[in-house]
Amino acid sequence: MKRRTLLRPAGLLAAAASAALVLAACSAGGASGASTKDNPYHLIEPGTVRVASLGDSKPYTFTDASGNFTGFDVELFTDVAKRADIGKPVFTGQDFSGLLAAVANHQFDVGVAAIGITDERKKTVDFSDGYLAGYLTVLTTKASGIESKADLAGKRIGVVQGTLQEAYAVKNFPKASLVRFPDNNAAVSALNSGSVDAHFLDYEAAKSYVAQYPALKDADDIPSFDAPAGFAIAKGNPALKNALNKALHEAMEDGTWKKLYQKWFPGSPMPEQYLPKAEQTSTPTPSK
Ligand code: SNW
Repeated sequence: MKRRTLLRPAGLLAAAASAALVLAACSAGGASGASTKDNPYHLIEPGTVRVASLGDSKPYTFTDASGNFTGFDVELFTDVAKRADIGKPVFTGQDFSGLLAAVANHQFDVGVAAIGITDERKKTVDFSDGYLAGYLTVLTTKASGIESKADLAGKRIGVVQGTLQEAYAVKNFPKASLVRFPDNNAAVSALNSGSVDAHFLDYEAAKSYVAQYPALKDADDIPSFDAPAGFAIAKGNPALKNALNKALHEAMEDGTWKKLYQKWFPGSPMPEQYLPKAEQTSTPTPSK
């Protein structure tokens, strides 16, 4: 009996100590309230990857007839998240203009939307390594008389707010009137109804609108190879960045990237740098 009473205070101390440890672990996990051990990638909700994306950027990221997100970027990210075992992706459509801020503010874990990596954007968010490098395209009507970017002076050109196209047009098309839209569908409606003369957007998205509307054509393609698309994440999360990069390079090396590229961008020139190393012609193949 005496022993038991003597042990009691020690038991209380142990309980208090472990409660303190739990509290310390919670605060280390940040707003999520989970420990780094339980939530190594600092996700908003461990086990789920909240992805900010776009519903109308076909074939990169878009919603199908049943409202499910699909497209090259969606399928690539889903593969990468699975490989890295970081959690189940849940995609949400956003306006492009608010997407990077929403990632920076931890409303989402990742931004996936053919987002070009630039120094300017790196002030707000971190990026994975690049996974796509292509063109910015001038989409217009066959009747417009616009044959190249040189014909844009005096014309009304649509851009989606916050895109590289907007920044490029401000700098390089000073004689055009820019009309800012929240998304591609709104801009292409305006193009089809004649309230703008062209819309400036990503190459593959333009190609898919040309396939959908026979009155439209691709008038010019401007290389954007210096701003390859990457996955955007909040700053200061190296564990997530490293896990995404490792899985991304595995998806490139085992041919998954190539398979998805051929599925979503049939007939488009294949950027070699993302192919398995053995298929890159720039890498000298050892002679026997
Ligand atoms: O810079 C290009 C890249 O080379 C590749 O072609 C994929 O698109 C880009 O990342 C440019 N994308 C635009 C941007 O980052 C528009 C994104 C969008 O409309 N979803 O602003």
